[in-house]
Amino acid sequence: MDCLFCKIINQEIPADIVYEDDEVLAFDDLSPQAPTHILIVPKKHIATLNDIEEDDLETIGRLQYTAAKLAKDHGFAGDGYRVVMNCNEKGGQTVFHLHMHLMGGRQFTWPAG
Ligand code: D5M
Repeated sequence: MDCLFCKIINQEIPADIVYEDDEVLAFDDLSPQAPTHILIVPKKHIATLNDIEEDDLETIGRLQYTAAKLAKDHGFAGDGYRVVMNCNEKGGQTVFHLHMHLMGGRQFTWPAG
């Protein structure tokens, strides 16, 4: 399968990995939009939010749990941070392997652009 994030998971292309367990991998975003910008992905290939199945719910919860854990580890959990999942073209998704953006270390505004 020609999927960029599957290739990172399978160590076919490099990434700065910051966390890994049986179900999820987290690595630095190549194009950071904040002082800390980490992508958290399920190891199972799921293309978009629309493709999540009931069997995936534990994994999806683990993405969120990992985001909060990494925010604490990086020391900005108390100050606050932004978690984003873009879905399909109008949602701004460019890589079609489900991923959660964890961004921290600056002030965020709302609404997002
Ligand atoms: O976010 C896709 C994100 O993936 C975007 O912030 C850039 C990032 N990206 C693209 N290629 C790489 C590699 N090779 N390593 C790390 N990060 C990468 P989206 O929500 O789909 O727009």
